[in-house]
Amino acid sequence: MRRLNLKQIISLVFVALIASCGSKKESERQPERVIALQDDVVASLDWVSVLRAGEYLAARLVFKNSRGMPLTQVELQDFDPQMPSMGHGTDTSSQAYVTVAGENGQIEVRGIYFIMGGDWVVGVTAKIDGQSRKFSFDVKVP
Ligand SMILES: [Cu+2]
Repeated sequence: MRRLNLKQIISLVFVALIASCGSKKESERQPERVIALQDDVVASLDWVSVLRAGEYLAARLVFKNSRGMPLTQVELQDFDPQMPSMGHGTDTSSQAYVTVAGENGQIEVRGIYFIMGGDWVVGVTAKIDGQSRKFSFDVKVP
């Protein structure tokens, strides 16, 4: 086996460090999935970002029919986090809805902002196959 020079050893250690940082981040991340049902449509909400207050977060929504098939004719109309226990919502003006390419109707909501931790209810309105439907997700923000 060929001997490694110092430069190669240093770069290997560096790569190993980067890799361990990455995996640590992954294990710290606690992706949460919430599922809401409305008639024959199952909506699920997956957090892309670590769920926390005071930062802009992203989450993905997917809508499926009763047979588990993703629905692709979806137009997201509203993503409204409310805190019922305190009677307030949060600023939604930074939100953007992006259809995720090649992911069967997944919609990414960016710029979600929780002004504080606690129990939130996210109301989602979406037009699916031409019909407007409302879902609600219970979200606990640490
Ligand atoms: Cu509050």
